[in-house]
Amino acid sequence: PPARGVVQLQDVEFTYPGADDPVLSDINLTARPGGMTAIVGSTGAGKTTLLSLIPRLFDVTGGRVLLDGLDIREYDPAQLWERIGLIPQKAFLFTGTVASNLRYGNPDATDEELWRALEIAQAKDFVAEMPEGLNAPVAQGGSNVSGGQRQRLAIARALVKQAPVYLFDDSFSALDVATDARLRRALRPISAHATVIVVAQRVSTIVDADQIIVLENGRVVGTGTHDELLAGCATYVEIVQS
Ligand code: TTP
Ligand code: MG
Repeated sequence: PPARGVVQLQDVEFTYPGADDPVLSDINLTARPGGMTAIVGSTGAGKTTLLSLIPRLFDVTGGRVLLDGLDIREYDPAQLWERIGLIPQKAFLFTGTVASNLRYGNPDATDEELWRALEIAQAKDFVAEMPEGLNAPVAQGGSNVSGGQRQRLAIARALVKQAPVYLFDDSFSALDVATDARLRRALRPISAHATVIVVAQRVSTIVDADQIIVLENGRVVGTGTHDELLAGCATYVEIVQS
């Protein structure tokens, strides 16, 4: 059957290798295509850890993660990775060119597809301004582009994969407010058919979400829309007011 991108976490528990205590416990959530799920919580709450369990950067130590109804441990790892566009909290670039970075997850992507992804990621203008364009060199560690540009190229790279699931780990808070807003608007056609999970800090990113999950000390302390959580989740109120 075709990939749809329904992500489910069922009674998930996770303890880092060698650690004594779980950093995630009793996590239950479902994220569906056609909507955006936002994950919020203070630093150390477990947001990055939660996302890392979906492409199996780590395996759950309790419960299970399902993609389209199938335990992710049943997938061939490459096949699972193909279906998940992960934009890590610390974006990284490979030494090479803009194009080689963008094609990392999809070697067959055409130049047109690369430009389209750059456009959505709000990276088209600065790449177009480089004399070599798509063939512009990326130095070791991406040191010849700014942090915000690195972030947007990493977003574009994930979009080139055309995955049914996208995981954005705090990808927007490093961008200026205007770029952040343009980027989220440009992502709408994608979230219309894909499953998008974003770890977010800015209220403007969160309010639009179809579903917000509030994490505190590795547990879900609230699930709902912005209005629902404002009315019923003290941790959420604290987060949006800080
Ligand atoms: P994170 O999942 O990194 O917490 P976070 O993403 O919510 O925090 P931030 O907003 O700062 O990005 O960490 C959860 C807990 O797991 C925290 O106590 C640190 C611990 N941890 C490890 O022990 N090993 C690791 O590799 C990571 C990433 C976290
Ligand atoms: Mg994090």
